[in-house]
Amino acid sequence: MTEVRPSPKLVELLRGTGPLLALTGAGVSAESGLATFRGPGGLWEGRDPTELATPQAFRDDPLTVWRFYAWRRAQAAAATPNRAHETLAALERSRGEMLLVTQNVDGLHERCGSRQVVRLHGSLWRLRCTAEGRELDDLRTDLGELPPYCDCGALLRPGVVWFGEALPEDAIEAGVRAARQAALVLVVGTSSLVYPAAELPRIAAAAGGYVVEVNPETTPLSAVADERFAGPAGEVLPALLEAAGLSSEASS
Ligand code: BJW
Repeated sequence: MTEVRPSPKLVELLRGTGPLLALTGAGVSAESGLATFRGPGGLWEGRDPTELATPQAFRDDPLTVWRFYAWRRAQAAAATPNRAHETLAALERSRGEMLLVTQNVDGLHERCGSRQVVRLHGSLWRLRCTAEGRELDDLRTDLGELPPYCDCGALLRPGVVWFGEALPEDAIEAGVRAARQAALVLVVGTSSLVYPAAELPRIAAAAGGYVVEVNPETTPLSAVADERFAGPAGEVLPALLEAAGLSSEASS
């Protein structure tokens, strides 16, 4: 078990009512059995997922990229939210102002009851027409023959943000706004290597926000964070709330 001893300052901030920002990455879904991008277990059929998450890879080989995303959709559909998702949803319920900004595309935060969720990198459950740019929801676990095509005849692509592509403007704007205002920022399960998401805690720190990192490994953010907990989010987050006298239990 990871020892979790938050400072009195952090306990005060957790109990308080000031604006809170949570920034999450793939590590938050690791305990639900979903692979992260980097590090051990982060491979798909021996390939580096970050090499598949590019417009170039999709142009060169849409079928392989679609096979990767079809596999991710099936994994995410079969997964259930874990204690980390539950604790973040409970934290949102227990205080007024909290924004959850996620780099994850799996939808587990939403399924676990988090309401104020900003998705920086899109969603596995949205498809986009490569000709018209039109997006549609598609929750099927089996997309049929790959790659999928739009009614207009053009190739469909996953509604996610690949390297070199712009993030949804409203999403990154909401993230930056929340970072500037946040009294407390919880940065959970991200390698803090991918920008502009990795900039958000730095923006918050520069504006006087208290930055807390939850990650078993050190990251480039570790040196900037005011406090850090080296353990799995599904253990650390409930323990943090318990130490602050708050409930981490999921409810409807
Ligand atoms: C646990 C755990 C447990 C394990 N508990 N923790 C500035 C500097 C340098 C480069 C750039 C820059 N600005 C922009 C760039 C370029 C680029 C970038 O950042 N490159 C760097 C890699 C060098 N950024 C972009 O290209 C972005 N676009 C952009 O900037 O556009 C500009 C533009 C403007 C106008 C017009 C056009 C362009 C887009 C980035 C998109 C990233 N997309 C992906 C794929 C999304 C779809 C999909 O999911 O398939 O997003 S890549 C991948 O990385 C995915 C993730 O969301 C993202 C971040 O990864 P994450 O979540 O941190 O996962 P991991 O695996 O890296 O880390 C997991 C962590 O969990 C580890 O630390 C573990 O230790 C930990 N962990 N178990 C807690 N139980």
